[in-house]
Amino acid sequence: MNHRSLLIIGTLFLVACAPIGSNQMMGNGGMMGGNQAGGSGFLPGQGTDISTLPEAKPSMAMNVQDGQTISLNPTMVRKVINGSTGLTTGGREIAMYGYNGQIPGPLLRVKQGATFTVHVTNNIDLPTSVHWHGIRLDSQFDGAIGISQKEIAPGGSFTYTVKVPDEGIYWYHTHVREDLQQPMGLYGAILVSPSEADTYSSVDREETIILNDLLVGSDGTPVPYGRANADHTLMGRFGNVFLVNGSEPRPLEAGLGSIVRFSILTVNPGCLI
Ligand SMILES: [Cu+2]
Repeated sequence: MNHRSLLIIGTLFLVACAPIGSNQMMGNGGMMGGNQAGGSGFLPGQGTDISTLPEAKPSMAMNVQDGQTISLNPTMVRKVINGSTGLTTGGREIAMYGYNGQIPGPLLRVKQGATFTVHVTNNIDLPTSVHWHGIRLDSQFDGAIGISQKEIAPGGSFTYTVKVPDEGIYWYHTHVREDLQQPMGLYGAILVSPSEADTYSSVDREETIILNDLLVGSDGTPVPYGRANADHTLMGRFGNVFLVNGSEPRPLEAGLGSIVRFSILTVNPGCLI
Protein backbone atom coordinates (compact mmCIF):
# COMPACT_ATOMS: atom_id res chain seq x y z
CA MET A 1 0.00 0.00 0.00
CA ASN A 2 1.22 3.44 -0.85
CA HIS A 3 1.67 5.78 2.05
CA ARG A 4 2.21 9.47 2.32
CA SER A 5 3.27 11.48 5.25
CA LEU A 6 0.63 13.82 6.57
CA LEU A 7 1.62 17.32 7.49
CA ILE A 8 -0.79 18.54 10.10
CA ILE A 9 -1.75 22.14 9.65
CA GLY A 10 -5.30 21.71 10.88
CA THR A 11 -7.65 24.24 12.31
CA LEU A 12 -7.17 24.56 16.03
CA PHE A 13 -9.80 24.29 18.68
CA LEU A 14 -8.49 26.96 20.98
CA VAL A 15 -9.64 26.59 24.50
CA ALA A 16 -9.53 28.41 27.77
CA CYS A 17 -11.08 28.20 31.19
CA ALA A 18 -11.83 30.79 33.80
CA PRO A 19 -8.74 31.00 36.00
CA ILE A 20 -10.54 30.58 39.29
CA GLY A 21 -8.13 28.97 41.70
CA SER A 22 -5.20 29.39 39.38
CA ASN A 23 -3.28 31.84 41.47
CA GLN A 24 -3.79 30.45 44.90
CA MET A 25 -0.92 29.55 47.13
CA MET A 26 0.34 26.06 46.68
CA GLY A 27 -0.64 23.58 49.30
CA ASN A 28 1.39 21.68 51.79
CA GLY A 29 4.20 19.22 51.55
CA GLY A 30 6.72 18.11 48.97
CA MET A 31 7.70 21.48 47.65
CA MET A 32 10.75 22.53 49.57
CA GLY A 33 14.25 21.69 48.53
CA GLY A 34 14.48 19.69 45.36
CA ASN A 35 16.63 18.34 42.62
CA GLN A 36 15.43 20.32 39.64
CA ALA A 37 14.56 23.89 40.42
CA GLY A 38 16.75 26.19 42.35
CA GLY A 39 15.85 29.48 43.97
CA SER A 40 12.24 30.23 44.59
CA GLY A 41 10.80 28.40 41.59
CA PHE A 42 8.92 25.15 41.50
CA LEU A 43 8.97 22.08 39.28
CA PRO A 44 7.17 18.76 39.77
CA GLY A 45 9.06 16.20 41.80
CA GLN A 46 11.27 18.53 43.74
CA GLY A 47 12.88 16.66 46.61
CA THR A 48 12.28 13.25 45.01
CA ASP A 49 14.63 10.98 43.09
CA ILE A 50 13.30 11.10 39.53
CA SER A 51 14.66 7.62 38.80
CA THR A 52 12.17 6.18 41.28
CA LEU A 53 9.21 7.46 39.29
CA PRO A 54 7.48 5.30 36.68
CA GLU A 55 8.07 6.23 33.07
CA ALA A 56 5.17 8.11 31.52
CA LYS A 57 3.00 5.98 29.24
CA PRO A 58 1.31 7.29 26.10
CA SER A 59 -2.42 7.91 26.17
CA MET A 60 -4.52 4.78 25.82
CA ALA A 61 -8.15 4.69 24.76
CA MET A 62 -10.68 3.74 27.41
CA ASN A 63 -14.21 2.83 26.34
CA VAL A 64 -16.46 4.05 29.13
CA GLN A 65 -19.96 2.59 29.32
CA ASP A 66 -23.06 4.22 30.73
CA GLY A 67 -23.07 3.55 34.48
CA GLN A 68 -19.42 2.52 34.62
CA THR A 69 -16.99 3.63 37.33
CA ILE A 70 -13.41 4.47 36.39
CA SER A 71 -10.35 5.83 38.18
CA LEU A 72 -8.44 8.84 36.90
CA ASN A 73 -5.56 9.48 39.24
CA PRO A 74 -3.00 12.26 38.89
CA THR A 75 0.40 10.58 39.36
CA MET A 76 4.06 11.51 39.28
CA VAL A 77 5.92 10.22 36.23
CA ARG A 78 9.25 10.73 34.48
CA LYS A 79 9.66 11.52 30.82
CA VAL A 80 12.21 12.77 28.28
CA ILE A 81 10.62 15.75 26.59
CA ASN A 82 13.35 17.42 24.59
CA GLY A 83 15.41 14.66 23.07
CA SER A 84 15.85 16.12 19.61
CA THR A 85 14.75 19.71 19.71
CA GLY A 86 18.19 21.14 19.22
CA LEU A 87 18.04 22.83 22.59
CA THR A 88 20.07 20.04 24.12
CA THR A 89 21.68 16.84 22.98
CA GLY A 90 20.18 13.62 24.17
CA GLY A 91 17.36 15.19 26.10
CA ARG A 92 16.78 15.35 29.80
CA GLU A 93 14.48 13.18 31.83
CA ILE A 94 12.23 15.23 34.03
CA ALA A 95 9.43 14.67 36.50
CA MET A 96 5.99 15.38 35.13
CA TYR A 97 2.38 14.62 35.93
CA GLY A 98 0.05 12.15 34.24
CA TYR A 99 -3.46 10.82 34.68
CA ASN A 100 -3.09 7.11 35.46
CA GLY A 101 0.57 7.51 34.54
CA GLN A 102 -0.28 8.57 30.97
CA ILE A 103 0.53 11.77 29.04
CA PRO A 104 -1.93 12.77 27.70
CA GLY A 105 -4.35 11.11 30.10
CA PRO A 106 -6.52 8.24 28.86
CA LEU A 107 -8.64 9.03 25.81
CA LEU A 108 -12.16 8.51 27.14
CA ARG A 109 -14.57 7.21 24.50
CA VAL A 110 -18.15 7.63 25.64
CA LYS A 111 -21.56 7.44 23.99
CA GLN A 112 -23.75 10.53 23.98
CA GLY A 113 -26.21 10.46 26.87
CA ALA A 114 -24.04 8.31 29.13
CA THR A 115 -23.38 9.01 32.80
CA PHE A 116 -20.29 7.61 34.47
CA THR A 117 -18.47 7.89 37.78
CA VAL A 118 -14.85 8.96 38.12
CA HIS A 119 -12.84 8.31 41.28
CA VAL A 120 -9.86 10.65 41.56
CA THR A 121 -7.07 10.12 44.09
CA ASN A 122 -4.44 12.82 44.05
CA ASN A 123 -1.01 11.19 43.95
CA ILE A 124 0.98 14.28 42.97
CA ASP A 125 2.83 16.85 45.05
CA LEU A 126 0.30 19.66 44.64
CA PRO A 127 -3.41 20.13 45.29
CA THR A 128 -5.47 19.52 42.16
CA SER A 129 -8.96 18.92 40.76
CA VAL A 130 -10.46 17.67 37.50
CA HIS A 131 -12.47 20.01 35.31
CA TRP A 132 -14.60 18.63 32.48
CA HIS A 133 -14.12 21.20 29.78
CA GLY A 134 -17.24 22.14 27.87
CA ILE A 135 -19.37 19.35 29.26
CA ARG A 136 -22.82 20.19 30.60
CA LEU A 137 -22.77 18.44 33.94
CA ASP A 138 -23.92 19.26 37.47
CA SER A 139 -21.92 22.14 38.90
CA GLN A 140 -20.74 20.27 42.01
CA PHE A 141 -18.77 17.97 39.70
CA ASP A 142 -17.31 20.68 37.47
CA GLY A 143 -14.01 20.82 39.34
CA ALA A 144 -13.96 24.62 39.56
CA ILE A 145 -12.01 25.35 42.72
CA GLY A 146 -13.53 28.07 44.84
CA ILE A 147 -16.91 27.69 43.19
CA SER A 148 -18.08 24.11 43.22
CA GLN A 149 -15.48 22.12 45.15
CA LYS A 150 -12.42 22.40 47.33
CA GLU A 151 -9.07 21.40 45.89
CA ILE A 152 -8.08 17.77 46.32
CA ALA A 153 -5.06 17.77 48.63
CA PRO A 154 -2.14 15.41 47.97
CA GLY A 155 -3.33 11.99 49.13
CA GLY A 156 -6.97 13.08 49.04
CA SER A 157 -9.81 11.86 46.84
CA PHE A 158 -12.94 13.11 45.12
CA THR A 159 -15.63 11.34 43.14
CA TYR A 160 -17.18 12.97 40.08
CA THR A 161 -20.42 12.10 38.33
CA VAL A 162 -19.95 12.96 34.67
CA LYS A 163 -22.82 13.27 32.20
CA VAL A 164 -22.21 13.73 28.49
CA PRO A 165 -25.45 15.01 26.94
CA ASP A 166 -23.75 16.38 23.81
CA GLU A 167 -21.63 14.67 21.19
CA GLY A 168 -18.24 15.95 20.09
CA ILE A 169 -14.73 16.33 21.41
CA TYR A 170 -14.15 17.59 24.94
CA TRP A 171 -11.34 17.38 27.37
CA TYR A 172 -10.57 17.15 31.05
CA HIS A 173 -7.78 18.89 32.92
CA THR A 174 -6.63 20.16 36.27
CA HIS A 175 -8.29 23.28 37.58
CA VAL A 176 -5.54 24.20 40.07
CA ARG A 177 -2.45 26.05 38.89
CA GLU A 178 -3.29 25.40 35.25
CA ASP A 179 -0.22 27.36 34.23
CA LEU A 180 1.92 24.61 35.74
CA GLN A 181 -0.06 21.38 36.08
CA GLN A 182 -1.65 21.50 32.65
CA PRO A 183 1.45 21.80 30.46
CA MET A 184 3.22 19.34 32.75
CA GLY A 185 0.77 16.62 31.86
CA LEU A 186 -2.65 16.87 33.50
CA TYR A 187 -4.88 16.85 30.44
CA GLY A 188 -6.77 14.32 28.35
CA ALA A 189 -9.46 14.13 25.67
CA ILE A 190 -13.04 12.86 25.74
CA LEU A 191 -14.66 11.78 22.51
CA VAL A 192 -18.44 11.58 22.80
CA SER A 193 -19.88 9.60 19.93
CA PRO A 194 -23.28 10.78 18.68
CA SER A 195 -26.40 8.80 19.43
CA GLU A 196 -27.51 9.31 15.83
CA ALA A 197 -25.35 7.03 13.73
CA ASP A 198 -25.29 9.27 10.66
CA THR A 199 -24.23 12.50 12.41
CA TYR A 200 -20.76 12.32 10.92
CA SER A 201 -19.66 11.10 7.53
CA SER A 202 -17.77 7.84 7.63
CA VAL A 203 -14.00 7.88 7.76
CA ASP A 204 -11.26 5.29 7.54
CA ARG A 205 -9.56 6.46 10.68
CA GLU A 206 -9.76 8.98 13.49
CA GLU A 207 -6.83 10.74 15.14
CA THR A 208 -6.95 12.88 18.23
CA ILE A 209 -4.19 15.48 18.24
CA ILE A 210 -3.38 17.31 21.49
CA LEU A 211 -0.97 20.23 21.23
CA ASN A 212 1.12 21.46 24.11
CA ASP A 213 4.33 23.35 24.67
CA LEU A 214 6.90 23.72 27.43
CA LEU A 215 9.36 26.47 28.19
CA VAL A 216 12.74 24.76 28.50
CA GLY A 217 15.96 26.39 29.59
CA SER A 218 19.49 25.93 28.32
CA ASP A 219 20.05 23.06 30.75
CA GLY A 220 17.31 21.03 29.07
CA THR A 221 14.86 21.18 31.95
CA PRO A 222 11.72 23.31 32.15
CA VAL A 223 12.15 26.83 33.42
CA PRO A 224 10.78 26.69 36.99
CA TYR A 225 7.30 27.96 37.59
CA GLY A 226 6.32 30.47 40.21
CA ARG A 227 6.08 28.69 43.55
CA ALA A 228 3.10 30.52 44.95
CA ASN A 229 1.49 31.93 41.81
CA ALA A 230 1.67 31.88 38.06
CA ASP A 231 4.63 34.09 37.17
CA HIS A 232 3.95 34.65 33.48
CA THR A 233 0.39 34.96 32.24
CA LEU A 234 -2.14 33.75 34.76
CA MET A 235 -2.86 30.57 32.85
CA GLY A 236 0.39 29.75 31.12
CA ARG A 237 3.43 30.91 29.23
CA PHE A 238 4.89 30.60 25.76
CA GLY A 239 6.99 27.49 25.33
CA ASN A 240 9.91 26.62 23.09
CA VAL A 241 9.41 22.85 23.00
CA PHE A 242 6.35 21.83 21.02
CA LEU A 243 4.61 18.60 21.99
CA VAL A 244 2.02 16.60 20.09
CA ASN A 245 0.19 14.04 22.20
CA GLY A 246 2.80 14.56 24.89
CA SER A 247 5.83 13.88 22.71
CA GLU A 248 7.86 15.56 20.03
CA PRO A 249 6.01 15.99 16.73
CA ARG A 250 6.47 13.25 14.19
CA PRO A 251 4.80 12.47 10.86
CA LEU A 252 1.70 10.34 10.65
CA GLU A 253 1.14 8.05 7.72
CA ALA A 254 -2.14 7.23 6.04
CA GLY A 255 -3.03 5.06 3.10
CA LEU A 256 -3.29 6.90 -0.20
CA GLY A 257 -6.88 8.11 -0.63
CA SER A 258 -7.93 7.21 2.89
CA ILE A 259 -10.09 9.64 4.85
CA VAL A 260 -8.83 10.68 8.28
CA ARG A 261 -10.80 12.77 10.76
CA PHE A 262 -8.66 14.85 13.09
CA SER A 263 -9.86 16.16 16.43
CA ILE A 264 -7.42 18.82 17.54
CA LEU A 265 -7.04 20.34 21.00
CA THR A 266 -4.52 22.79 22.36
CA VAL A 267 -4.12 22.46 26.09
CA ASN A 268 -1.58 25.01 27.22
CA PRO A 269 -3.46 28.25 27.74
CA GLY A 270 -0.27 30.16 27.00
CA CYS A 271 0.33 28.18 23.86
CA LEU A 272 1.87 30.11 20.96
CA ILE A 273 -0.19 28.38 18.28
CU1 LIG B 1 -10.93 23.93 30.45
